[in-house]
Amino acid sequence: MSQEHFPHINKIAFEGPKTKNPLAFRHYNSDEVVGGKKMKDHLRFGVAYWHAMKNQLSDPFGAGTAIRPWDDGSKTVENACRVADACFEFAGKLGIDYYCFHDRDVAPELGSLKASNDALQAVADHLGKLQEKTGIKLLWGTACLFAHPRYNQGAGTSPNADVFSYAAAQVKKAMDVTLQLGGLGYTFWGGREGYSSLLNTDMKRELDHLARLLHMAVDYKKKIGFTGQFYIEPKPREPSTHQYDSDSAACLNFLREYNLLDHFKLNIETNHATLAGHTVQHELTVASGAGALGSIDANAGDELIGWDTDQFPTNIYMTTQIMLCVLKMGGFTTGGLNFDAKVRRESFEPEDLFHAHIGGMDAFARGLKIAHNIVEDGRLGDFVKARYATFDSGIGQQIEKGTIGFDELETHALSLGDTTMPGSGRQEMLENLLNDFIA
Ligand code: XUL
Ligand code: CO
Repeated sequence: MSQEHFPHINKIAFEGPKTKNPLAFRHYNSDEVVGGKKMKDHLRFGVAYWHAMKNQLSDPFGAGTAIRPWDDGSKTVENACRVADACFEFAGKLGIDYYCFHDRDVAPELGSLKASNDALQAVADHLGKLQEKTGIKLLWGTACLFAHPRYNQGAGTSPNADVFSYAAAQVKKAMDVTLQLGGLGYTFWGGREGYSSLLNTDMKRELDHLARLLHMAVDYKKKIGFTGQFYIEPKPREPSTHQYDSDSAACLNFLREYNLLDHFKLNIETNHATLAGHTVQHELTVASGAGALGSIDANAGDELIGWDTDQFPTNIYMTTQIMLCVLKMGGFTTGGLNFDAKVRRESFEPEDLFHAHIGGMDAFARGLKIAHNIVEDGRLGDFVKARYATFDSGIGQQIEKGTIGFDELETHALSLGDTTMPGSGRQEMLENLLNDFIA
């Protein structure tokens, strides 16, 4: 690294909960062991290149405010490599082990596909050197199939076959560089794979096309020997009025219908879950139940604003519940916690990027420890198990095994009388229990 881009910031150290130093961790202690595993291996934090390095912090009403001295805005490989240097310095100072990118975050889109591919290749070679030097790894790569005007009516779901072809070519190249960089995964987020009006839309045909694109990606993955995990990232809307991959359940149904479920897991983002009218725990639980919880885009929405505000996660209740889901599935394998989050438009200095990530990392470190304590304590798990105890033996066990039908159940029900009730759900008691651990 030729030049320091964050010269006034040292490596962020763990100083414990009593420190007054805002540029220190209070809870995230990377090598501390929680339940037999280091914190950093539980949490597998990632920097989202597009937000941390490239987001200028504009909003629909005003221009960008961000001060980003490492980025002169020129569409050159030289500028892109400098931004990459800044990213690795940033992640290194935070002790973050992973990063994620879109092709068009790390390299400029130029006048032709060939020129864009060449630029991406040059930057990928530079990223490879930075990875080698620092040990920082690529959690997942992706192609930006939503920003360029050609994708205004979708990419894989565009009504135009030439646009579809362009999208496929972009995915191909993005997969090539993800493979070259040893990426652990590759994500498909279809921001414009949806519709604005059904009056002009052949939905079935568009979904068939999207599945074709994904099948081609699966074929290409085999061809080049990429063994990383494919993810689909659900979101219900924005920028589309209606996005086809609207939530975990819709994604799973789409993957099943088109015979793709063996090849994909889900990348769940908190703010996307809330836009879909779900909690993030709901989305994680649905994905996990199908054996398809792959990775998490860690952020938070704002209760008072109805769009994807992509804020840093600071809510301990939420991080605790996310980590309960992650622990329950036995931890991440290929995935991690990618901070798909941006600082507020008002927080425009480079230092704010550090405060934001420190806050997110500390919030998840606390969530991890609390979730681990809840699991160890066992009362919550035992309660849930006991709640279904009537299915462990007798008639319940026969229902689960599928060995009886309506006739036997009618006979059983006739013997019960009219006082049959399940036990209390004890929701409030369990909410209190959760609070005991968070205190
Ligand atoms: C947009 C979003 C994307 C994906 C990757 O809401 O979350 O940045 O994570 O394309
Ligand atoms: Co995301």
